[in-house]
Amino acid sequence: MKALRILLLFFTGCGLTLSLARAEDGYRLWLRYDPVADETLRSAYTQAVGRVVLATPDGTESPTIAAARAELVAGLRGLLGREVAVECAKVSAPVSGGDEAYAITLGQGSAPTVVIAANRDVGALYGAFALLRQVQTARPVGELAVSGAPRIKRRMLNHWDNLTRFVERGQAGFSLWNWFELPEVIDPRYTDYARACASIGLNGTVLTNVNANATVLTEQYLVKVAALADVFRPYGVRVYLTARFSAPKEIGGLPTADPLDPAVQAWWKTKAEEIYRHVPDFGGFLVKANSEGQPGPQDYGRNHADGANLLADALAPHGGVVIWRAFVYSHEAPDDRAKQAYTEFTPLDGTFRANVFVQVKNGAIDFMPREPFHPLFGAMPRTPLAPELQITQEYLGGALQLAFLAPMWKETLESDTFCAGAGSTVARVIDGSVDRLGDSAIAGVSNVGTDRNWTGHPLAAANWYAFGRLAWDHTVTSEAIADEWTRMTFSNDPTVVAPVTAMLLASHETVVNYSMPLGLHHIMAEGHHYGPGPWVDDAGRADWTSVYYHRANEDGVGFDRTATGSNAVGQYRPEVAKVFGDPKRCPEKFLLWFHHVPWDQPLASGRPLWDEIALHYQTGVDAVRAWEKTWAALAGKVDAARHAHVAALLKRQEADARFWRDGCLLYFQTFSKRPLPAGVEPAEHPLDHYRNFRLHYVPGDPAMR
Ligand code: BDP
Repeated sequence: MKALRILLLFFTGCGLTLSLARAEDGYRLWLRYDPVADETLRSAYTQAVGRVVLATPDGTESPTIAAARAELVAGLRGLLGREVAVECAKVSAPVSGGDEAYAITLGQGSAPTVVIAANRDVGALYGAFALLRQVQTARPVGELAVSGAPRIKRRMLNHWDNLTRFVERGQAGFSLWNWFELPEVIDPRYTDYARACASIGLNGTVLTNVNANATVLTEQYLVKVAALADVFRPYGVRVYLTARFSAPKEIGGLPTADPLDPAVQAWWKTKAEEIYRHVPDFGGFLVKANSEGQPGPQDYGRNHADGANLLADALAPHGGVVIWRAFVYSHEAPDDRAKQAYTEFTPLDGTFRANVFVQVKNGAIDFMPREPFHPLFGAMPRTPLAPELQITQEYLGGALQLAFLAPMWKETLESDTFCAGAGSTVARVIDGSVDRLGDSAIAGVSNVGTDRNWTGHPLAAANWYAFGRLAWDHTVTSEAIADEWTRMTFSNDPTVVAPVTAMLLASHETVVNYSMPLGLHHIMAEGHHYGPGPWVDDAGRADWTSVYYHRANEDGVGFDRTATGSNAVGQYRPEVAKVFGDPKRCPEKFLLWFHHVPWDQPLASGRPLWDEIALHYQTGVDAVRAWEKTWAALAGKVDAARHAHVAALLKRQEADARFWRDGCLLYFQTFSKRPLPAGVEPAEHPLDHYRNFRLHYVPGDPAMR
């Protein structure tokens, strides 16, 4: 009897370990490779994929081909339940689309060969992931034969990771890079990171924060950087670092970092040589200079081009690039912050070396939930511009709120700059179609960390995925991206795919509605940026306050950026300026970005502005409540662990949405002096409750670095 009980205990114990080991914890991201659920489809795939040949010009097995083979073998084993042979061969004809392109063809016969042809081994790797994706998303057999080529050359993640492993604006744990243990200890997770990046076509990673620490450029750290680069290399992911402009002083012992000083130039040249000895394919430097207190060339009376060219000259012999950020706004400048980057950078067009990019945030303020496109796009025809998008949700609810960002990024990418006539969209400016500058780049500020599921919110991995897919091909629709990701991450069951994609696709607009609707911006809490703070009026400098941006008074609300105000509209081409600059033509989503509008001004709906503002906040809250119901109905269709996690987060999001609505409406009501329109719920507490509320220790807040 006792023996039986022990035996039973033993088995229950095993069962527990087994189910724990199998629980969906999100670690596999979209690379899950579980058996194809539809039996008919599975046998059709099994028949179509007899063996796979990776065909490249030299036909040999490089580390990249080995990675592609390993992925295919493991992936097809999981999906089809059988071992598929993967071999190498010489490619018969070049594949169109360049170095990274691939073309998949299906063979005939009883055990047909699927050929993944490429001009370089990395193309075969991308092709391998594409083939797996088609199977994972249950495409018809004929659609396994896809081909692809990227539209943008450098597709990069920017990690805002400190050497302490604190991630600035990151809420998914610590930095993946375990600097203290490197280079000896190589966490297997580094490989999984590279796999995830390669699977969506990312080919570069900036390991360190733009608020840079020169220590990473010391020998002690370069060997660690090299160890990471060695892991990433087979996956086609090149390493870049942030360069602190004052490094020659801080780690080089020089008295100055003046870019025109020959000793400084020599120091960077030697430093670049040292870096390339460790990392022969090092990508280059990303630099934040003379911005928010970071050192830069202006400390020596020089300009941004002097600074960028100094580093560009050091990297050029090795093929490296400088990515110089345009996120600048002066401490002294009294001008509208939205105008400063344009004012400072446009005169420098044509003065940068050929291996310099200027990296421009999607909008002119700072990753707000919605911004009109940055006027620099299309205004520097002689300089390659790299858009900087933010994957981490600094102003969009961090890792606690659902906000699928593909629609937001598409909105920017599809905006027409008119710089070379109609159709000169931001996307065509940055992919080189408009100015044909040769090189092209795009960056996304990463949302990954050491959380088991990588991104904290289980649905936030969709943003990492979406960034990669858009960086590869900005013409892919948000709908297609949401559909793919949902199928790969959860299920091909249409009763899962439809509601989950609907939630994803509506989520960005929902967050805008309950936080900063109708063009309101920068009205979040100070410092950590989580939750509302329209009352912030003292933050060290005017353009860090909220009142600077919303300008609410008894007459109305909004920032007049027309000719009667700051004239930021004047930085756009006339075709754009006349739309943004005219309150009747300006899209309502940007209305208060460009105009100060009376509270009683009727909008398109016929309702006064005040009512529209209030209803937008309420619509946002209502949408989150509807998702809670939608998600609850997915119980049993989505694995229990991730289902419970998302359900809990949606509960939090609903509470946070109400907090935004109530705090903002009570505050703006002190100016509008109007009642809430019908349908808008009254706040639970008086204004002071919201105004005095303090959140402590918010992850990612630089105060915690
Ligand atoms: C802001 C962030 C800050 C970053 C800065 C930047 O609040 O943490 O350092 O942008 O991009 O959005 O440099």
